[in-house]
Amino acid sequence: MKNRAMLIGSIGAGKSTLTNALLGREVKAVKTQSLLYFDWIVDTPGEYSENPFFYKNIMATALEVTHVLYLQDSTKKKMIFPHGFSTGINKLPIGVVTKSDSDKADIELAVSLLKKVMVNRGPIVITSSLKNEGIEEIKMLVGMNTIQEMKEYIDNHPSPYIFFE
Ligand SMILES: Nc1nc2c(ncn2[C@@H]2O[C@H](COP(=O)(O)OP(=O)(O)O)[C@@H](O)[C@H]2O)c(=O)[nH]1
Ligand SMILES: [Mg+2]
Repeated sequence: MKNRAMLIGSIGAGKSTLTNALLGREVKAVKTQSLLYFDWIVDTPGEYSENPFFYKNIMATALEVTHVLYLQDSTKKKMIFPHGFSTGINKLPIGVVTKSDSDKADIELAVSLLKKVMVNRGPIVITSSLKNEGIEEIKMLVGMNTIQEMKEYIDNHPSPYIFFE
């Protein structure tokens, strides 16, 4: 399988804006009503993540990808995924903190919420789609094929936007 990433996270978390940043697209994100496939990215509606009724759609779509990006909006205090959610999806996880540029961003809180979802297994990237920060790091990680490879990369390439938990 060609490496591909599915983005999941709440409505307004920044999935579609991040998709554009990752693909270098200039178009403005419109509200996502269905699964959208772009080259190596699958953008999902926030409802899939907010309503457990749709978790089966997340599971089914995960079969088509190599990586799942768990987005946490740094301007929000609430995590929508249950504890350990990533361990139930057998794909390489990447935690993504979004909107780090915002005045309202609480990056530390967002990271701690993601750690609970990922139960301390996998990389976490601090991003701003507006400032294009953390974007190259995500592309690099999605090109990798094992957790170990991602960990070694991070250990060998210190960056303020990325760390391994
Ligand atoms: N400050 C800031 N706002 C962002 C960023 N990414 C997305 N947003 C804003 O967050 C809102 C929701 O973004 P969107 O990509 O549609 O979220 P989605 O529902 O998860 O697809 C929009 O108003 C975006 O402009 C970012 O990196 N920084
Ligand atoms: Mg969207």
